[in-house]
Amino acid sequence: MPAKPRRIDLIGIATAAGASVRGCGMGPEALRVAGLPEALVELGHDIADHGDLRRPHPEISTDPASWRLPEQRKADVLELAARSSELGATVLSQGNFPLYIGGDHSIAIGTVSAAARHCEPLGRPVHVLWIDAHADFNTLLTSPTGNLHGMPLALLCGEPEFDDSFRGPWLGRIDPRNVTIIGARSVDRDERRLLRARGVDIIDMRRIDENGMVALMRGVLAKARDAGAHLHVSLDLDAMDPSIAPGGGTLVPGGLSYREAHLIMEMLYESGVVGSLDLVELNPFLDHGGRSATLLVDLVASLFGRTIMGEEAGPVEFVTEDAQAD
Ligand code: B3U
Ligand code: MN
Ligand code: MN
Repeated sequence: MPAKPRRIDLIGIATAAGASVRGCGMGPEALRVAGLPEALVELGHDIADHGDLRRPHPEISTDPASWRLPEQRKADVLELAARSSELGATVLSQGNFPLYIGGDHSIAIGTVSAAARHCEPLGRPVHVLWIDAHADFNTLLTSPTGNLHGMPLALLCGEPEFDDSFRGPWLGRIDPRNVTIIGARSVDRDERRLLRARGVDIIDMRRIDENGMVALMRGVLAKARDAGAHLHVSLDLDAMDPSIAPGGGTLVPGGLSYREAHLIMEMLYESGVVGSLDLVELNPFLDHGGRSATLLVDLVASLFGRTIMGEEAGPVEFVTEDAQAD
């Protein structure tokens, strides 16, 4: 059953602290310029734009060796996670839909936490649909890069390697068996082992090719619906094929096609179970003339009810010239 018009709260999280490549911090502004608020208003939704959460200091370092020290980047990631977790939980408690615009994928530490904290006292499970070329399930030990945007799911699923310096009352917890990763095609060796051990469902490109998107998405949505879950969707730009989404720092060939990506969004809309959404890893500095930003706006429009033929499918009354003359 399609969702009704909703009040959507835009929350920008302007950071690249979890990534090795700078530029994702400009993502929220690029998505506004590409027409994200207008596309949602046109579909009949109500929008409140909270502006951007950011750290007070710039991404640029005076140290020519690196854009900032890893400890500083970790502190940035965690402070922004705490703030977005608070703001997101407030938006959810008001019955509204938080749409988080990143930022690199480390922002999901806060955004998924908001959903988990909101749902926990209600006894409602959170199901996470992670649409990504990567699995983002590394820990500090398994990560080949040390970048926190490759680790958010492992932290959220309670991997014990993350010590207390990564935790706070703002951190929520999700069950790895309620995580579905779709679009994966770049998974690190030890990350793979951990994913298997924890029972995460990985719909990789091979499974998509073999089974087709419709059957796979029906399975995911049935599971979330049957559990009465809040579905949090985390959309990483690099899930899509680089030929249609060039504006990312960690592109991997062989990604989702334009139609596969839209089909996911259209099925999510029809399911009516989506409760929150992240848009992450858009790097406007690497984008080609706004193509990737525009693609994300169009995908969000599909998730919020835009269809090819409009909503009023069914018999159409044609007004003939004779009728007009009456
Ligand atoms: N798995 C690698 C690469 C990566 C993950 N997420 C992104 N890149 N964007 C890592 O660094 O953990
Ligand atoms: Mn990611
Ligand atoms: Mn990715």
